Amino acid sequence: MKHDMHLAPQPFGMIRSGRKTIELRLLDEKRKIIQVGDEIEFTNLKDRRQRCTVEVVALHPFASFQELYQHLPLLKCGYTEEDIGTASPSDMDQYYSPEAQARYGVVGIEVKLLQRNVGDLTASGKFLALVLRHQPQKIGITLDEHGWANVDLLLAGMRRRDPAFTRDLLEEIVRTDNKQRYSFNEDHTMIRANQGHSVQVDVELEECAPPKVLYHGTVEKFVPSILANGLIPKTRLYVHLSADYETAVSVGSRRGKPVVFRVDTEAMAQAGIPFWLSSNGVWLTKYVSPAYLTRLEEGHPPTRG
Ligand code: HQG
Repeated sequence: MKHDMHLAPQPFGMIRSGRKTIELRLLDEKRKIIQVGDEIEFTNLKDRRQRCTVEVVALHPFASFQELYQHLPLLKCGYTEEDIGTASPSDMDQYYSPEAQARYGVVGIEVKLLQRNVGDLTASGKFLALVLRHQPQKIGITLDEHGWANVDLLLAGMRRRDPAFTRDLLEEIVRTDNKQRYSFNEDHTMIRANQGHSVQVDVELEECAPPKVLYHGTVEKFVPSILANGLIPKTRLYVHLSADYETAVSVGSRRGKPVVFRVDTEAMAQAGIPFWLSSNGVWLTKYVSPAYLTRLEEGHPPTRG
């Protein structure tokens, strides 16, 4: 059986990061039906998109929080080394009236993390991209000339906004990112975005001879200006091109109905224009003149080969 519960941001963050494994509640009707093996989906009260699912591994019922505080390890109940010295059963009075506590009794619900909500990872990943490509100052850090950020400082900065932003979460974002946007250095003390920056950094891109054609996905409203002026990097350091038509379609789709241009990169390379290939497979160049662009008609994807 699956149960839903809401939590304030701080305890939510602690549960999601695995630092809080016992949730304290009244043993009321809603809680009496919980059994070991059931799942609970916690929702962050301040941001309902943030959820995390846990499995109930033990139930610890007591007559009162007084008793519960004597028997359960409070560091698992949401207290930290900093505030455990002042922990008191009366801390629970702000959530439940003493009458309700006396009527129902209380329970410590011991849980283990099942999975991190996928949307959650995506939201954290988006923010990481913003920090590492565009606005490191958002969390009070700087990037070095090669785009690297110190991981400890990054974690501290991220945690000020989201207490649940742990090293494990960062590792998971980097490992599972659908476009492999980030890299660690060898000992994981530094991290950077592989491409996509608007801040002036040199991520030591490899200059590479491009394939004969590349693609660029955009939207209709930009087409007249692109045909007149060519592809410009706008806020980024480079124009982004894709090796395949499908990727260009999905890049364009971020903004609406996609329009795809074929880029005659063979002619550009012959004219001596440099290209770089990012470590996650994005082709970059500084500018593409309209002379090298052909708009592809919808529904007529190019044949491969
Ligand atoms: C357009 C994503 C008017 C250009 C993607 C694009 C990509 C012009 C927009 C990466 C123009 C710039 C980059 C001109 C270009 N007049 N509009 N002369 N020249 N444009 O986001 O290529 O998920 O900076 O067509 O997958 O859309 O962030 O570039 O529509 O790889 O990792 O101006 O971002 O990756 O937009 O996307 P962007 P992009 P991530």
